[in-house]
Amino acid sequence: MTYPVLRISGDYAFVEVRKGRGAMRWRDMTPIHRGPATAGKEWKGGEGDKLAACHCLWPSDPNSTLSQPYEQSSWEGLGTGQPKLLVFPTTLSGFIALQDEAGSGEDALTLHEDPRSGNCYKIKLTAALLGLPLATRAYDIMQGETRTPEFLATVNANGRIPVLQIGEGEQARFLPESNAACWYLAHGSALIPEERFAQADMLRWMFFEQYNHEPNVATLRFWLRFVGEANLSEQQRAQMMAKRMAGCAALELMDKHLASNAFFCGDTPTLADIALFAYTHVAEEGGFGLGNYPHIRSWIARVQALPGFVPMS
Ligand SMILES: N[C@@H](CCC(=O)N[C@@H](CS)C(=O)NCC(=O)O)C(=O)O
Repeated sequence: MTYPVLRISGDYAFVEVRKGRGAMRWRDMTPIHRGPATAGKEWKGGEGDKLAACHCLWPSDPNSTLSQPYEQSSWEGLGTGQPKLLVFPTTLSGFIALQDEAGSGEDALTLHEDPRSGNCYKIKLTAALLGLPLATRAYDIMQGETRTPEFLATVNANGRIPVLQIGEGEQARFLPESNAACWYLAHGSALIPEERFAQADMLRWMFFEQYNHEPNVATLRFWLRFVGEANLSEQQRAQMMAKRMAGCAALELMDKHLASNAFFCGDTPTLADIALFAYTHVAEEGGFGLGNYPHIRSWIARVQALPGFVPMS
């Protein structure tokens, strides 16, 4: 007989477990447990059942700014007719790592990166929060290593990192653009809201990041921290004031939004937070003091406190 088994891998304050024979989505499944759970606690379904679970983002903390007690998973229900072990990762809630006897069967993930780049860090942070293994291959962009004929022909014709490689050898596929790569990794996880408006609103902030924030905050950081002011061209110097003003305007807007929101799209973190965190938390390296942005500073601390958070190397 084959049946699904769901086991809790760590101690969590609150867990919700649902069962649904034939159900394809979390919301179609029936709750069978809602409450405390400890490591090793297990639920078994019958032949053909599906089991899924999600847990509270943080233990019920009276000081938490979160109002939702449960993190909803968009996981689509697995385990029909097969013995499966569903294990919570030690990282972000709402994402369920699936392990079975045959292994995960997922494509290997490799990040082509320069570790100094915040765009690359977004992808590493997404993977870490979701508990996804990610190999890295480093390039030195200052030495033009992403502009070689080989890189242009095989990794990214646009000559830039980050590029997420999915799979290996002849099957490998290459996905440039940091926010697209984050989306790929987070598909089906709690880092992408399910509700239509919330999902579009998350994309709004990610486009904002690419148009209003990164070209100003990240570029000044790159010029001042890595190229060095003395080495800037006349053309770069001429752009500095405009970039400084545009970067400050972006930070101002973020600070205002965060005055009444714990995260960019409400009470729980999404890819919008990851995209904006990458260069905001190191904005001072580009000369953008964060002293006047108290809500940004609190939000930075909230992101840094997320389970599974990794700092930028
Ligand atoms: N919009 C792209 C920007 C990519 C980008 O500008 N990458 C920079 C490093 S952060 C790069 O590779 N620069 C090297 C070059 O242009 O030669 C993304 O978000 O991934």
